[in-house]
Amino acid sequence: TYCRSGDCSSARRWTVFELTDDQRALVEVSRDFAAEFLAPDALEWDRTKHFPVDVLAKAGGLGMGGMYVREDVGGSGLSRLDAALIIEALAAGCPTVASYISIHNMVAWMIDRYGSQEQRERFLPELCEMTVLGSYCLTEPGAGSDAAALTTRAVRDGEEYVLDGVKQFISGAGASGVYIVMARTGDAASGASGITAFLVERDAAGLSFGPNEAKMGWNAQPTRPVILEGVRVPVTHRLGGEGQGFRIAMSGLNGGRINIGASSLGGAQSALDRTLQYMSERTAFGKRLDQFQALQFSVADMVTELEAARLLLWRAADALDRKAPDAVRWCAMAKRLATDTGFAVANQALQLHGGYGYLAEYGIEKLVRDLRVHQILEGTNEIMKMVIARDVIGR
Ligand code: FAD
Ligand code: 2MC
Repeated sequence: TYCRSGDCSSARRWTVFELTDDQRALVEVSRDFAAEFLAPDALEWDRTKHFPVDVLAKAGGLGMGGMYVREDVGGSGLSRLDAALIIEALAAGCPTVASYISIHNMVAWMIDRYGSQEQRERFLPELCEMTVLGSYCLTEPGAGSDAAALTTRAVRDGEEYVLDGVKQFISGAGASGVYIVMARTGDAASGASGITAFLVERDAAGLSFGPNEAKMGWNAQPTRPVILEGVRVPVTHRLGGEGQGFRIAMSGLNGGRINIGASSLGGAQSALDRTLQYMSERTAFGKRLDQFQALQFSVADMVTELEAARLLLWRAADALDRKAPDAVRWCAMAKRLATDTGFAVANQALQLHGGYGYLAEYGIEKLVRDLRVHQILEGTNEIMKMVIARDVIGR
């Protein structure tokens, strides 16, 4: 244990290993929400590719739309650890919806942290309620992992910027009302320091959306290209200064990476819980499955690895809360481990279900499909290793 205030006799004593009463209450509310509003329909949303915006508004009503946004504009003022706990609990109902809630929160936080007071007052109340949704637009067809190579242009014209380009794989696109678009204001060779962030509204002339991608998982939220053709954005909708957009985008992703890890843990924990139940009912060779020692050892490994990933994730969330100088590396380590572990545990849960794990109605194969993409998005796990190695070894 250690003490945030530096005074361990203080009432603010806090330990990474034990949640506070408030945190337990947050987990309980989120679990109940997931059980009542997400779990019952998750398979149907996956099958029909339905984005449950009405349920998102309900989550917004509980304060889940602006979890770490300040309270004066409707945010909940929670910590990153609190948010990770909420996302994990929601993911037990549906990781796809939980992960979208995380993306939305990343957008809201970026406006809270880097926006002007006018932008905060204009955009955040509805984003916090989730009556308006947010999308994060960094990736392009030719710039994914190498995000600083993006080519979407923003050219200043009087009191406006004119944006042209294509953003690829945008979660929530079409349904969202607010898009944070990273675009190049510097010359082609300007790299990360020539990028600026803009707030673009869905009704802007020249903004359109490509078709919803057919995907392996994450079907309960749309993934579409965002096309910008001569979109005029007022200077007042620039987020931060010219040239700050890449750093703003990256700092949003730190918390996003923790939450994507938390979503993997929640999905995998739910696969494991269902597996324990299944193994206690299913028999083979005259015994319950949970009486075979080989399978018991498999369960022991799943539990151990999930807990280890959870501890690292909480540690990273705390580093971000404390604004620790090495928080970027902690977030990358936690994202890498939690998403790899989450996928491996869900995949093993499928194996322990035998043929039934492969059937849609048991819900396990959906978890495997949903968690697979967490190893790819918000920075692939190879990029996480690059971030970690750069911090440890240098460039
Ligand atoms: P590439 O960058 O082309 O990578 C291909 C492979 O090469 C990967 O395995 C990668 O790890 C590896 N690689 C690349 N460079 C290196 C290197 N230097 N060293 C070692 N390995 C390397 N983006 C958004 O901006 N907003 C969104 O809302 C969003 N939502 C998404 C939703 C879905 C369902 C998906 C699939 C993607 C989403 N993305 C979003 C995009 C996502 O962030 C990118 O797909 C991801 O960053 C990887 O980029 P890429 O697909 O271009 O792969
Ligand atoms: N937090 C804060 N600042 C960061 C940062 C982070 N995580 N990562 C980089 N920066 C800063 C960095 O400190 C530097 O600032 P300064 O100029 O002040 O020194 C600046 O950003 C440029 O960084 P680099 O010089 O490291 O840039 P480089 O181009 O070499 O590599 C890399 C950056 C590879 C780490 C970055 O491009 C990356 O993270 N790529 C993965 C892209 C990604 O995660 N996409 C996710 C899209 S969103 C999504 O998938 C969703 C589902 C929403």
